[in-house]
Amino acid sequence: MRLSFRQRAFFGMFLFLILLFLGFGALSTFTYGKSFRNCPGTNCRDIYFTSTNSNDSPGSIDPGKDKDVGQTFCELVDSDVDGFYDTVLVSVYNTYPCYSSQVEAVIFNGGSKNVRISEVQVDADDELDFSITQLTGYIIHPQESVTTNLFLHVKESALESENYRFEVKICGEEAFGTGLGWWKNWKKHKTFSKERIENWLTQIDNESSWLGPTTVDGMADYLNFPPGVNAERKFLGHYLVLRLNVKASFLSLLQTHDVSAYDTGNYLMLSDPSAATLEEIILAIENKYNTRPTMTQFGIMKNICEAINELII
Ligand SMILES: [Ca+2]
Ligand SMILES: [Ca+2]
Repeated sequence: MRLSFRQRAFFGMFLFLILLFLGFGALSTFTYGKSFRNCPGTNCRDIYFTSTNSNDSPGSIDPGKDKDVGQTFCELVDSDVDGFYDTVLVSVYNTYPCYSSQVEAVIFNGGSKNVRISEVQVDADDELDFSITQLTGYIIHPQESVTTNLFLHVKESALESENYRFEVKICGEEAFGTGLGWWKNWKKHKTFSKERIENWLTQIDNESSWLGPTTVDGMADYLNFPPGVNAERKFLGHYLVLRLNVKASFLSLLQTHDVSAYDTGNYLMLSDPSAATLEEIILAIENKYNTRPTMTQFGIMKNICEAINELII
């Protein structure tokens, strides 16, 4: 069928409009969704990989074995050619059932804003089991870096002499503090549903001796206190927010915090108050339950929780 100039022009315009529409679709995902960085379809360059290595590079004895049979080769890739490495490409050669190795990669924040890791993507074959350092919620401060470790294991059911290849990508978004005010206003910004928050509250109730509300109304009682209340009530509010921030992946248990300025006498008895993981801090706070803290001590715990929630430390 031959199309007239008019028809071709019409189809051309139609195609143009479709592409324009698709383009706006992609743009709107970027604007209104999470602002992923270093993820497919975005050109944000704040966080990127700076190095990677494997513990079974070519020529090495296989980890945990006495021979060199398989190998794990990893390299950084700049998939969108913008000058920044956004992908770790892992190639695993000549494997056998139960072959295992480990890949580490350093992620750097080269920008000037705090960036929170929102997702680590791995597209590995079903015959590979893998686990990766759970960095979701981890905040990389400007000019700082974090190392992620990927452990891979070839399933027992896999074939001999196989080769696999997969990619690791990292997604991040600009991080803002989510303190008492943010959670008090959950109904306004509707970031999470009532059901989701109540599910987290139930988990927190089971995991914490200090905390107990299991409904959003109960949560409101913890968060809405008048300015003059005692330090214990304030502590409970800020501590509940801290635990909610972990559930919401706004904070990572692996992140270290310098609490030394807030706890000069090391009341929390942390092994290193200048670099305590959030997991250690939460455990230390739980260990204070039933010890009858003084109001000053409640004040220390409250200030630490508040500073972490607001991304001050
Ligand atoms: Ca090897
Ligand atoms: Ca890139």
